[in-house]
Amino acid sequence: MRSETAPAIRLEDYKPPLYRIDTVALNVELVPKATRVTSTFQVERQPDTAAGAPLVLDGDELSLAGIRVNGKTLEETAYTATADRLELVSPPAEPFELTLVTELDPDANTKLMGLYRSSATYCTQCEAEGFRRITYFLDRPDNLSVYTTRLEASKAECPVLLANGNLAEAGDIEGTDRHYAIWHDPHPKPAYLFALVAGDLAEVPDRFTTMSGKDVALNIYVEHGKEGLCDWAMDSLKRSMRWDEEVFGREYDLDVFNIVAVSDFNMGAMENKGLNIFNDKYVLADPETATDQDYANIEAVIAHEYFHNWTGNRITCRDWFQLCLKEGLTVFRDQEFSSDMRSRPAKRIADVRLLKSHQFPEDAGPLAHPVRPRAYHEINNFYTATVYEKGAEVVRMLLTLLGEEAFHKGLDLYFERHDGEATTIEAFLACFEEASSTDLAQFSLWYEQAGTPVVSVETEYDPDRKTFSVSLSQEIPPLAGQKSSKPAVIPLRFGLIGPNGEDMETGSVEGAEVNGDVLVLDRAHQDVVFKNVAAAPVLSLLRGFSAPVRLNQPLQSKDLLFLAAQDRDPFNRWQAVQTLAMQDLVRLAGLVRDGVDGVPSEDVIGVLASVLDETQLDEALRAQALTLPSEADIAQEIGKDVNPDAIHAAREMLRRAVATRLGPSLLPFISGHSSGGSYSPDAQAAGKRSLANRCLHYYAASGADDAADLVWSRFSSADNMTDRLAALTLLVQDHMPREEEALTAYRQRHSGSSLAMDKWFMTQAMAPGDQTLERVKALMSDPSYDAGNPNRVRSLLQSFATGNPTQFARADGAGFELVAESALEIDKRNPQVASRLLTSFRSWRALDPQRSSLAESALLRVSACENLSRDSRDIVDRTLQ
Ligand code: B3K
Ligand code: ZN
Repeated sequence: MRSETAPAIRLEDYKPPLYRIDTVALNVELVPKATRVTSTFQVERQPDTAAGAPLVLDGDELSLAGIRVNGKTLEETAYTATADRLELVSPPAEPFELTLVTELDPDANTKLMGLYRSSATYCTQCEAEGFRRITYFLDRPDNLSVYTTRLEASKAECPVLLANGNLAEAGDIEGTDRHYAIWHDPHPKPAYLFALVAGDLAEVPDRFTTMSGKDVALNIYVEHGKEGLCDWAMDSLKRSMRWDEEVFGREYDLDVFNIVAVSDFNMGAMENKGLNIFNDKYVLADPETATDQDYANIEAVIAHEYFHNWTGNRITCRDWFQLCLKEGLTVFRDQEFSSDMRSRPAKRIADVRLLKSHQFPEDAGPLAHPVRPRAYHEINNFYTATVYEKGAEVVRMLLTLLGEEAFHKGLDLYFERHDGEATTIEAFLACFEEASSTDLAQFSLWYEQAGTPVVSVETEYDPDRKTFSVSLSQEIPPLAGQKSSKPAVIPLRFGLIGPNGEDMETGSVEGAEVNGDVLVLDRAHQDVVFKNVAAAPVLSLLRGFSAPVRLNQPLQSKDLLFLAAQDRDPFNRWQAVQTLAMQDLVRLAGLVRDGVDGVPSEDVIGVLASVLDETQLDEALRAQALTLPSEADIAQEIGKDVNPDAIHAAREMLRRAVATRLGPSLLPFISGHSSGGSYSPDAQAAGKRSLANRCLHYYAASGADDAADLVWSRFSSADNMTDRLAALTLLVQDHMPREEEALTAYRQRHSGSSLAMDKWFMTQAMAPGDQTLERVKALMSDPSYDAGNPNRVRSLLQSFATGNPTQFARADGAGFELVAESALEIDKRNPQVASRLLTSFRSWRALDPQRSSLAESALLRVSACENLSRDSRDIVDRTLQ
């Protein structure tokens, strides 16, 4: 029997709370299986609420052990308490004090929401609705309270006691082996930002002086022995704090900023006020265990959580529908930070790659939703690429449309006007409207309409009249559940490139608003005419990926080759190379599928091969240009009847052709860029390594006699994880002769580091070839595998499901089966991890009929399961819709 689906929560049903809780005092007596939480709330009826109206508080798997109103125990008839709800039938009309006692077993909490233990450390995760697993509460983001938290625990087991805010008091409890600490957070906050940590942790201290001269204590807490792995995270934190002052004028506001790294965590990190809790993957790094990508991720995630202090914490969301208000804006801010710290074009390309590979398929499939969703069953399923990444693109478009000055004026107004509030997208946009005197009503459609707009372009040059006509149209392909769409406001950054490769000056423009190099498309169809255009130009459109749209611009190969070589916009140069490669890959995949022989295009081989000589582009950009579209990207482009085996074969064919063309010319790039024993994680050094490893990737496919030896020697002599993992990946994913030996050597070297071991699992899960399925099954029983640890599950199963298209979508259905069965097992323990894994089925309808019917059967088996969590039920139901 199937579990019932509860009705959806809807944006249009939003109502302010009937009561407010302004002050929260918690006394948490930490004991492994019997933690006692005494919560004291100051409750106030709201002016519009009738006296005596019931007070309803949220709970989740709670048991109530005591209830007092104004100090007096409440009669049993005056309330009803279930695991998920506490109702005071007729609370006092005047402000009153409510005291609740709840008893928790943190050891039994495998959902990792609320209070749980990671290794021996007590920690919490409350976003989105975890606080209700600690005590009954108005667990909604528009109830802001000032928190005082008293923690009490065994001194020996938990020498470190942390909560939000500043430390007010600490001491021993006489006559016992226990001690306590009281933390006070003066900034009113929603319950989702509450946090506590208690454990035996090492402290890595530092300090920061803010722009107004305030001294802030910074601490990173990690397991003992890992203190030496925090330097990069601390450095990133200090740079983030300075940057937010310089670029956004935002200063930190408490005496202390604490970060705690734990190894069992459902996502990347959490921005709890003054006490950020992190998945240790985004804190710990040294050259031996972390790749360049890990270093870049740590920098970005540390910054992201820190930036939330203003965009999310000081100004929070009125309800969960407004999630992009904090997430989209904060992703935009962390992207800008990384761009300033690293190469801006390389960062932009990486971000767009991520958007296209994660958000575009989401927006085109059954899980599509607007940046601001209108309904949900389980809010945890809406922490998506659409809310985060497309949400960030919408903020970026505001900047592009309004210009730096007005954009910052609008944001300053937002910070000033809404500080201390729980607010909405409408309030956010109103600040920009006011600051720029622009009407953003049409722009706001970006928050309302799901789906990726397709912008189609046709051009014509008239040599007699010296005009260049551009006919533009936009459309969102029809999506289930969405009525026809309205035209959006699409900023298109552009250039008209003349025959000499320079951007041309033109005369006036008719048919569209043009500001500098930005043309605004805001109707379904627009004919734009550029006057006084001296010669036939090539239109470079959507420079810097100025809007999250698909561009349908039928450029001829010669124009794409011209753009790949000449465009002064590095993004569009990269895009031109990608487009050329993509067109050829789609053609080749079709031939392979139909059993017809095909060879890669000489032009495409040539353009890829010539990237190496483009010495005016930095190494990171050259490495990106040499990275072929992923198999998933190609599948997306093909769109229907997808055969992953044909795609894989086509991609390998092009890789081999480029490799053969380049041959020994790759060698200097490989050997010339080793770190020589002095590793530095900076962008330039990382760029050199990424080009070296990209070249190695081609050399391995070049057919050279010494290729296998070279890869092995890079593996065995690497002095940093970036190079070692790149070589291991080739050995394993190309099934090279010493694959097994390499895996054993890696394991021996890194068995003490779970983060390094995650990479070992991931590399094997992503290997093409029929044998991978059995290997993944065997790895699930490996002593180093831990089905309760989210990082481990993601490294093995999520990597298999999302990073190994040929094996996940095997023609015998065994890949779908494995993922579905595993998700069912995981769901019993940790619904969030299970539902995330199930999203890997989202593009099932695009597969060929045999594969899609096998995927559907696997999904139906999951759906038929009794007691499926709300998280997984929601994903499966929507995916099958
Ligand atoms: N705000 C958290 C994510 C919470 C996810 C809840 N399921 C991390 C972040 O975006 O910064
Ligand atoms: Zn965030």
